[in-house]
Amino acid sequence: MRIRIEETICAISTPPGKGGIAVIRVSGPAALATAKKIAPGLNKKQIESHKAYFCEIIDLKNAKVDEVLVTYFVHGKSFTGEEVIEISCHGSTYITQKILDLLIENGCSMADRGEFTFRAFMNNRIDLVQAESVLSLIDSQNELSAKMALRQLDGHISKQFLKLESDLTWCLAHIEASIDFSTEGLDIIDNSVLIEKVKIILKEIYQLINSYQSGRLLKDGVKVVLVGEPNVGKSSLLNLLLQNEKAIVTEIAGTTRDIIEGATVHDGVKYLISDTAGLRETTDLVEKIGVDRSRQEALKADVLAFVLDVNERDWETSFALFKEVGGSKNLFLVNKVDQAPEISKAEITKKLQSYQANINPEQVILTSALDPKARSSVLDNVKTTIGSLSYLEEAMISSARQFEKAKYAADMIEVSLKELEKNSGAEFVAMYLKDALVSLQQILGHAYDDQIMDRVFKEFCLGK
Ligand SMILES: Nc1nc2c(ncn2[C@@H]2O[C@H](COP(=O)(O)OP(=O)(O)OP(=O)(O)O)[C@@H](O)[C@H]2O)c(=O)[nH]1
Ligand SMILES: [Mg+2]
Repeated sequence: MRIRIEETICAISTPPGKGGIAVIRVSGPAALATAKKIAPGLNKKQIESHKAYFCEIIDLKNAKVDEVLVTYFVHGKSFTGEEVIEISCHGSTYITQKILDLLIENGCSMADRGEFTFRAFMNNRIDLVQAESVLSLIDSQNELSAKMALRQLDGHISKQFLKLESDLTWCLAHIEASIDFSTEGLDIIDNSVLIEKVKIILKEIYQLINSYQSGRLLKDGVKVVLVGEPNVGKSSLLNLLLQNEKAIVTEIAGTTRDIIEGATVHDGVKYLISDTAGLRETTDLVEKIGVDRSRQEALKADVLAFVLDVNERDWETSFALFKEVGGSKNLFLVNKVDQAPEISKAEITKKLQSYQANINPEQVILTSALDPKARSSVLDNVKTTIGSLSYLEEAMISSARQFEKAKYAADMIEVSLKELEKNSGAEFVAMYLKDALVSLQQILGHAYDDQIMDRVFKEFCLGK
């Protein structure tokens, strides 16, 4: 990410294509002056911050380009912290591009991806965790992921990392004081006090680290893979879950040859559902490749849904195949129950347990792809299987970067704790704690380098 704070940048902030209106954003020291050049009517008005002004955009030949609303944000009171102008124009691709060209002809530079948010970070308006949450918020496609991103944006997680940084700094300062007695104003504290303090820090870091699994699932979606023998109704269930006839369904065993994926939202959570080729031994080359792909796909599942046909009397083969792909979180969807209305869940569970003793009743769902109610019953059970998706009240991290940095900090603190407990030299302890502290500082951006900046901002879209 280029640092060029003295330049005024501009970009179209609304999605490409035509729309009712489009918004062009301008940020930097010459934002208002440039707006006045392309919209001379502004010169006649007393411009106040956070107010919108109706005016005409004029091109270099003095011809009218559009009638627009210009909103002005004074330096220090905008998202970027700089002087900002937002031009709301008619959403024609020609008009938006023309206004952007005029801004550039009048001295503005085209913004890089995420540069507005980057400037907000550089001007201390937000920290890196909040910058990442802006991206998550833009990407969010369901209620819970949007709520989680908003909570991160309002500084909920940042506060926790800040506290950890400050607690760790306190420990480090006291350890360093014992190395260098000249450090003024710090008492040498007992090892046991430090050990207790470090243990508390570790506990708090682990809470954040452990929230990543749920945070990631809320942000990216829960991956559910449907596997089973041919003809049991996997594709029919996929169509039911997606509420869309996405996969071909026939009575011919071996219909699905490839992975078919789709996303759906239920009760605020996003699910990514995959239908796979029926598992069986086959000499058909294409089907064989399909079956291999099913096995690969099963490995990627957050929840593996084994589909069985209730009409089958023998599930021996199915279970032999499941053992090959078995994940840690499994559900058993016993399908086509419309064809066996007399059967009870207790009976089915008992039968399943005869193949695999550790199956518990919560993992067993009787389904019929013909019954629309089966959709919520399957997805509710997936949510329960995942377990922690409703713990939005707690602070959650959802960025792999934050997770890796927190994990590294925890590892380093673990090492320093061992050294402390062994009563090793303070230099050793301090060395590891310093490493941990830098890693924590990198999370919020109190320490950063180009690599970190690129990782955070490269995924942003233009105009944000
Ligand atoms: N009565 C009834 N029929 C079903 C149900 N689910 C699927 N079927 C029928 O079972 C047959 C196979 O369904 P598919 O969804 O293609 O099965 P699949 O598991 O995807 O099969 P492959 O792609 O070959 O592995 C079709 O004729 C479906 O209409 C169900 O719940 N009840
Ligand atoms: Mg199929």
